[in-house]
Amino acid sequence: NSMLSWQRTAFHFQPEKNWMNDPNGPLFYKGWYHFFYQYNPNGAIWGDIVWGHAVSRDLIHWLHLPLAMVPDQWYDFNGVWTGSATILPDGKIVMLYTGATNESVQVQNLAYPADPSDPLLIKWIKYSGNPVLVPPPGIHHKDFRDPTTAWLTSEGKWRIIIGSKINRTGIALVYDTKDFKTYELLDGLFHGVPGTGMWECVDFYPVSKAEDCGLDTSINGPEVKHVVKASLDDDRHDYYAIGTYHDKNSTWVPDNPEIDVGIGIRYDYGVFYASKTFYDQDKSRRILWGWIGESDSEFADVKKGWASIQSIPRTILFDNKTGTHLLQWPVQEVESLRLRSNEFDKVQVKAGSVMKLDVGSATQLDIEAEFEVDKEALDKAPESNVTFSCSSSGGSVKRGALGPFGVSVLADEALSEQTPVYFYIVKGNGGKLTTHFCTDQSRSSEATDVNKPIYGSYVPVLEGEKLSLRILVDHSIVESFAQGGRTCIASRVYPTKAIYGAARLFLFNNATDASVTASLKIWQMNSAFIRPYPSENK
Ligand code: DQQ
Repeated sequence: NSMLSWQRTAFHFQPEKNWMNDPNGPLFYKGWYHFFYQYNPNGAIWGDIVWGHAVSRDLIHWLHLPLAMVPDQWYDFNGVWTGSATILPDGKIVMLYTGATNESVQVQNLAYPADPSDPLLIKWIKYSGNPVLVPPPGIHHKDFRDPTTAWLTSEGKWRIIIGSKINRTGIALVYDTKDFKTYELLDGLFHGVPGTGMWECVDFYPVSKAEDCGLDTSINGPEVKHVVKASLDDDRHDYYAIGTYHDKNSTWVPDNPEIDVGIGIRYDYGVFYASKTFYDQDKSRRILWGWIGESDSEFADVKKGWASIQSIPRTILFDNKTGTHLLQWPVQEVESLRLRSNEFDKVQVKAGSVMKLDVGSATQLDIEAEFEVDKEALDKAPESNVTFSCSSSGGSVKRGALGPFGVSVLADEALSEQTPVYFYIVKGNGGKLTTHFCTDQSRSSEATDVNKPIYGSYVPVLEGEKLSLRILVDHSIVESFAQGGRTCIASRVYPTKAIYGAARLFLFNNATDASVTASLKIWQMNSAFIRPYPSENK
C-alpha cells in the first residue's frame, strides 16, 4: 500500500516485507558483516519463525540473502528461534539457537556454515546430533531459550549462558562445553534477580575500563568489567548492569545491587528489545543490535505488509566517568550517509519560545545539539521535592523552571503534529540538579490507532558538562542519544501530516525561567541501499 510507504525507513535495516523480531547471530566474516533475524516469511505478525539473513560491508548498506534456517526438523518444527554466533580461534563459526520442538519444548541446537569458503555464508547445516541441550530438571519446558555467544574459561572450555526463570526469579543458567555438542550444567546460577520474571536473550560481555575499544568476548583481566543484559519478557525492556565476572565459580556479581539486571538501567527507554552484541574483530569494537517494534496496531501492520525495524547498530563503551553507565553511539559508518548540513551557532532560546530551524526537508536527519542553561536561572530556580519522571510528568507542554527544552522533530508547519525530544532539569532539596531526557509522542500523530506514550529517564550529567544530544530521524523512527549515549530513547512515530516535504524541525524552550543557548549541526541523510537478493527478481 503506497499510502503507507512513507513509514518505511531509509537507513534502518528492515526486510522487504513481513514480520521481523530479534537480531540473531551477528558476526563479521571474511570482509562481511552478517545479520540474521527472527522473521515470519508468511505475514506481518509473529509466527512461523525462520532466520532471515543479510550481509553488509559497512553495517549500513545491506544485501538480503536467502533464508538461513527454516523449521525443517522435529527439534525446531515450531520455530527457529533466537541464537548467537561464536567464532573459534581457528576461524570456524558455530551457531547455537533455540528450537521450539514439535511438542513446543525449548531446546538448544547447533548449526554451522556448509561452506566456510563462502564469505556470504549462504547455506547452513544443522548438526545431526541436535538437540544439544534440553531443559534441565526444575526448568519448565517453555522457559529455556536464547543461548549466548560462548567465551573461553581459564580451563580452556567454552562457556555459555541461557535465560530462564524459577517462579518469579529471572535467571541465567550456565554451561561449559569442549565441542559445542555435549555440555555440562554448572552448579548454581550464573546470576538471578527475584521479581524480574523470564529472562530472554541474555547477553554477557567484557568492557574495557582503560581503553575506548571493544573486547572479544573471552577477554578478562584487571582493566575489564563485565556486563550482563536480560530482556524481560514481562515488561518487554532490555536491562543491563555492570559488574564482576568470576571465572572459577562461574558467577557474575553486579557492582551495585540496586542497579542489578532488570531493576536498574535500560539500554533504551523507548521501544527496543531482545538486543544482542557482537565483537567486531575488524574494527576492535563491540556493537549492539536491538529490535525496534511498531507502535501502531497489528491491523495497521497487516495492512502495510510489514512490521519492525532494527536499531542503527550502536558501538558500546564503558563510561569511565560515571562508572555506572555504558555509552551507546551509532556506528561511525552511519556518518557516510550525511549529505549537506546546516549549522546554528549559539542560538538564544528564551523561556517560552519556539523557533523553526530551516533545514529543508526533515524526514531523514542526523542532528547533533548542545545546550547551555542560563547560569543565573539555575541559581535562582526554586528547590522542589516533587519527583519528576518523563512518563508521568505531563510531557513537553508541562512547564517547569528549568525545562523542558530541546528539539521537536517530524513536526508539521502548524505544530499540530510533533515529537519533542528534550531535557528537563529538576532542582531538588539542597540545590541538587537532576537532568531527565525524554521524548513525547503524545502529539506525534493524529492517527488514533497508535500508542503515544512519553518515554525517558534520568541522564547523568557531570560537573562542567554541557547538555548534548544526537537524534537520528528516519521517517517513522526517532532514535535519540543524550550525553554521548548514556541515556537512549528509540521512538516509533506515525505522523499523518508531518511527512515527506511537509516535515519540519523546531527548537523549543518551554521552561518558565531559564533561557538556553543552543548550538546545532543538522545533516540531511542519504538513503542506504538495502537490496533484495538478485535471484529473487528473476
Ligand atoms: N523471540 C524469540 C525467542 C526470544 C524472543 C522467538 C524474544 O527466542 O526469547 O521469536 O523476543
